[in-house]
Amino acid sequence: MKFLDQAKVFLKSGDGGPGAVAFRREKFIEFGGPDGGDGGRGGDVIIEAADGLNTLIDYRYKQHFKAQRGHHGMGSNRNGARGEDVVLRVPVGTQILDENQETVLCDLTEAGQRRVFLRGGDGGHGNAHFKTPTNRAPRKFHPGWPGQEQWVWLRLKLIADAGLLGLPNAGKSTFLAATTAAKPKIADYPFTTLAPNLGVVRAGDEEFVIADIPGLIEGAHEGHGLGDRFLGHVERSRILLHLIDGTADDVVASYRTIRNELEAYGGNLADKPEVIGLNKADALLDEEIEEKKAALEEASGAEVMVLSGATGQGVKQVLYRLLTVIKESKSEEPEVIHAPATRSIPRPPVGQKLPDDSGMQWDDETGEWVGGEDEDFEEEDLEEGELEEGEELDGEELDGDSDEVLDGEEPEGEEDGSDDDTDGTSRHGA
Ligand SMILES: Nc1nc2c(ncn2[C@@H]2O[C@H](COP(=O)(O)OP(=O)(O)OP(=O)(O)O)[C@@H](O)[C@H]2O)c(=O)[nH]1
Ligand SMILES: [Mg+2]
Repeated sequence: MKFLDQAKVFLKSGDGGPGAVAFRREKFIEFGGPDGGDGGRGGDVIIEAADGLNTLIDYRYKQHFKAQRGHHGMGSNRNGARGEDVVLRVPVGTQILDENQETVLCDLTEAGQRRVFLRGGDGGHGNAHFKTPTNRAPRKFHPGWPGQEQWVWLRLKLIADAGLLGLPNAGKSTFLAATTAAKPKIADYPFTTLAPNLGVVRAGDEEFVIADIPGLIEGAHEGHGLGDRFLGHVERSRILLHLIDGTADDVVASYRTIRNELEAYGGNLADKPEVIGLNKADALLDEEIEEKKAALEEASGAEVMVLSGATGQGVKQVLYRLLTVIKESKSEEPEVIHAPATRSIPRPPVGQKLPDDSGMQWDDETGEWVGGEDEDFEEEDLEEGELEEGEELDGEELDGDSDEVLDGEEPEGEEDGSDDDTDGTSRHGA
């Protein structure tokens, strides 16, 4: 299944049907009077978050969604039937943004959630409605009220507890593969990952979801590299794991590049809690580790964790840190984190660059990079993973005040209560 996380669609709810003009005609009844029924209401445009969907790819091929118009009223006071609704099924985590991508109109964060996004127009009254003492044979009717129409953007922002960030080659996918059952593509060239991967970390009774997204480079917010729109998939995260390739000459520059992109992206990203990981420690000498860790700590003003996704060194500690913050955050705010409207760059601006050896090309028609091999977003990646055999995340050895947090209540999203339901067939008159 191909991954697509944004699509522009045109929505229109049904117009109301016109009322009828009719008179009762029966053989032995004179002046039977008006009996034209009301028109039916137009169908609604409904958006529904469906479990098991992970992409908006269906909306690449079909972009116009129109609900049916209400049917005509008829004689003998029969009202027209209601127009059929049109239902858009979207992945959980999908937002509806206005045409300019400036406002979130609707954010669907739970499976089964349904929103009447555009309501169908009401049907018009038939002539029976216009009967008055002075006009007992009105030929007047109402044509029905129009439906609403709107262009909107669908924007998927995956739901993951922790988001992996870093330059290309920082070892993000390696970390995901080491800690979950996901099998992302891993290679020593930049932009190996072209679409987000999710994985579930299991640690004893606890579990949380990590998202691995494509690497960022300097200028991503201007469209360089793959751009920064995949950052949308960590907007709902409770914590970011910022991995830095320890074999790079200037780790502080690496760190700052990513931080600058977070700032430039906006939304709430730069304010999220962050764990900084000096990665690939297995390839470094002890002195190098000390030196680079100290430099990063000075630049960031935060503690830096040392790890190696490849050998597993320090990985458990990092997971434990993530879990602690996630649990804390969930007990304070159990709902899925609302993601603000953040613009995306659908076209490559002038000067956009991708390294020549990336093997990818810009496709004008679809508005995205194509050609890499990792384009498939596999649902199997969402399997549960285990920590290494026999390993469990237990707090004692890592952090003193942890038990309290680990015992905190289990935050579970509650069932959606705000279901704007339509009752199928409300009619006028009768
Ligand atoms: N020595 C060492 N190499 C590592 C480690 N983690 C990753 N690598 C190597 O670094 C290269 C890049 O790893 P990936 O996991 O694909 O990096 P990424 O951050 O996902 O890269 P993009 O998807 O391009 O953004 C691969 O050759 C990995 O084998 C590590 O802990 N130690
Ligand atoms: Mg990767």
